[in-house]
Formats: sequence, structure tokens, C-alpha cells
Amino acid sequence: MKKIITYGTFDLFHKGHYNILKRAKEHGDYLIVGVTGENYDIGRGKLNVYDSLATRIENVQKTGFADEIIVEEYLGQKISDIIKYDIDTFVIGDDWKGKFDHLSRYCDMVYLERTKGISSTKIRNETFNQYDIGIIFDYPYDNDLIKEAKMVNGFEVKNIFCEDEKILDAFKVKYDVENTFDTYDSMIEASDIIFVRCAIKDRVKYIRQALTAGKHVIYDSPATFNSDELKELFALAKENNVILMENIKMVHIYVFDQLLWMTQAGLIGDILSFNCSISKNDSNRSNLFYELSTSSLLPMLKIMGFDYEKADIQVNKDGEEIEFASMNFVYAKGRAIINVGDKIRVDNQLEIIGTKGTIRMKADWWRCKSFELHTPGSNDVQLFNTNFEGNGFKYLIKAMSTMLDNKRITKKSITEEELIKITEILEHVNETSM
Ligand code: C2G
Repeated sequence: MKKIITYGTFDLFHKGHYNILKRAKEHGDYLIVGVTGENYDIGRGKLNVYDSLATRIENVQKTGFADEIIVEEYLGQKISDIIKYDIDTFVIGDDWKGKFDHLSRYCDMVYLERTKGISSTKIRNETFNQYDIGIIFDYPYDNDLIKEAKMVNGFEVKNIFCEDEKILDAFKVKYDVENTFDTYDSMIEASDIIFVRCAIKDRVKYIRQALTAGKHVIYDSPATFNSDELKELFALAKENNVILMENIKMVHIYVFDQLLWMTQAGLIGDILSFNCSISKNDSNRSNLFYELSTSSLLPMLKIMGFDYEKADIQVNKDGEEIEFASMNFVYAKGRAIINVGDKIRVDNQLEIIGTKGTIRMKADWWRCKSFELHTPGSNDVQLFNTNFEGNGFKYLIKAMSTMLDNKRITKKSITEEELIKITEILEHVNETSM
């Protein structure tokens, strides 16, 4: 019996998929089809898959060509499958020509001609809503968000505006964005989503203007140092039935959920200590201190809770700007220490000590690529990780896309209470530094 294997996402099943399965089957007696799993697609940056895994499997099954369907869950699984299922021939479309030649040491390789004029991408572009993003900024760097946003179905940064014409022109040349605008109002009008990236003092004004015009907003967090102003923005978003989304990427990356699971479900016991340090040196950005603080305070509040008994904050300033702060929170049963350096360098790390285990994240821990779990009495260190390229902004856009599909404007990943509490702590930091 000659065994054939082929793989694919088979999203929005079409004639091209049907043809390749039919021809793959003709190459042998028994056809195994590998359908990509959701985690695998997320890992390889394919965030535009529309159909669920169950639907995609069902569509392959309906053709009647597959004798067996398996799920492709990780990079390198193709070699394991060829060995495990004792495959004679690997078949794939010629859009992959040359990419799988290394498999010819395990079985025969056949690249079949693709069906012309049809693809999942084409169907997606014709079928789905398009969301044009407009960015308002005051410095000429995009932090890769233009590239990342494009990876999600229907999203694209098309519009830009900056009060300073020179910065606007530099940005346009550098990132080749389609439209620039003379006024913020005209950019709002032309966009579905506004991304506010500017100094904190201007954020509320720009966010308010976009929300009032009925546009969804993404903003660099914190929006303000005034918790009443933040509450007003939340109310305004609700009134206009639009999404107000903070640019905090970690909560959209699944390793962060694993971290929460470990700590909130009690898997490392009672938490005794939450200790994190963060610093970045980027002379192009003002107020970086507050963004770094937000990234640290959010996991603290999620893991340790809101009910600390005492907050002791020590601040060092360089002129008007905070260059370092050490925030010490005393909880009934534990303690949290957060060290944030803007200009003053500290080693980036996050450590959570529980009665039954310790979690450690190193280097750029706020990117949430991995963490280690150390268990007392065991020399084994368990590693939890996710592989993705880039800075994670695509996952935030994907979360926004899901909210838009579901017509939901509230989210569970970050709550209003958490954001208000963070703003109150930052208010306290500012008072301490006066
Ligand atoms: N295909 C085709 N003609 C088209 C479109 C797709 O012959 N017009 C083929 C592809 O060449 C591939 C199969 O249909 O062999 C599945 O295509 P996709 O769903 O686009 O799969 P892809 O994401 O390319 O995944 O591990 C995953 C695989 O490597 C391929």
C-alpha cells in the first residue's frame, strides 16, 4: 500500500484545496491530511485564519479523499509524521517549491501545480470588513506596528497625522504610508481606528476627540495621571459604543495566561513575593518611565491583588524627569517590589516566589516569550514558552478583530479597575516626586 501525506491550513475551503487533495490521493492508495492546529498557526504568525480547526477538518473530510486526518501542531512535525506513518510520498502545492526538499531523505517529494486564480487570501480580502488605522504621533518611529497590523485580516495602517510637519514627512518616507493629513479631524474622519502615540500630556485630548467622533482607539498607556479623566474616557467609549484599547501587548500573549494560571490557580502555592525590575533606554521617547511602570504594575495587581496595606515609593529625578523609582507594596501575606529605571539601568527580570514554587522570567520579560518554573526539592526546571516573531502587536490587533467580530467593546484581558488602580499609583508616584 502506497501512503501519501499532505498538509495545509485549508481555511475558507475552495476549489484549489479540493483539487490538490484529489490529485494527492491519485498518487497512492492511502491519503493522510495534516490540518494546521490553531497554536501552530499563531506561532508561525498566521493570524488571518478564519475557520476553526473543527470546520477546516470537516471540510477536508467532506471531500472524501482523506483516509485519515491529523493535526499539525508544531514545527518539525512533518519529519515525525513521515516516520510514524511510514509515508512513501509527500505532496504539496508548488507555492512551496524547494521549501521541503530536505524531506526527500525520508520519502519521495512531489510538488503539484497550484490551481490558478483562487486563494484563501483572495476570498478573505473580498469577504471581510476592512479596518483602516490612522496613527497620531509626535516622534518618527512606528515600533513595527505597521508591519504587525498587516498580519491580521482586514487591518492596515493607511493614515498618519502629526502636528509637526517635518516629523510627519520623515514618517511617511520611512514607512511608506498611503495618506497624510493636514488636520487631526480629517484623519479621524478617514479612519476606523485611531492609534494615539504621543506624550502623555496630549493623550487624553486626542483620545477624547477620536472617541467623540465614534472611532475605536488604541493608545499608549497610561492615558493620563488623573484617574477621573480615565473614567471619563471609559464612559465616553461606552456612550459611543466603541473600543478603547490600551497598547499593552503582554496580556494578549498566551504565555502570560499560563503565568496567571500558575499563580492565580495556586499551582505555586501562596505567593510570598513578587519582584520585578524593568528598564529601557530610548532617548526618542518621553515619559517612558510611566509606560514601564504600567507594564510592571499590571501583572502585580493581577497576581497579588489590589489590597496592599502600605505602598512605600522612592523616586530619583534627573531635572524634571523621573529616572528611577522603587515601589514597595506590603500585602498581608507577601510583598511586591518593583524597580523601574528610565536612564538608570536595572537588570530586567521578574520573579514570583510561592510556597510551592518559583517563577522566573528573564531579559525582556514583558514580551512574555517564556518563563521558568522551579519547584522546591526538584532539580528540574520546567520551561513554558511560545515562539513568535516580532513584538506581539499583531496579537493585540487580533484581539481587537475578535472584539469587532463579536460586537463587544469590553474586554476581560485588562479591566477598567486595573487601569484605574495603575493610574492612582502613578498619581502617587508623581506626588512623591514633587
Ligand atoms: N493550494 C493549491 N491551489 C490554490 C491554493 C492552495 O493547490 N489555489 C494548495 C497549497 O499549495 C497547499 C494546499 O492547497 O498544498 C493547502 O494550502 P493552504 O491551506 O494555503 O496551506 P498552507 O498554509 O500553505 O500550509 O504545514 C502547512 C503547510 O506547509 C501548508
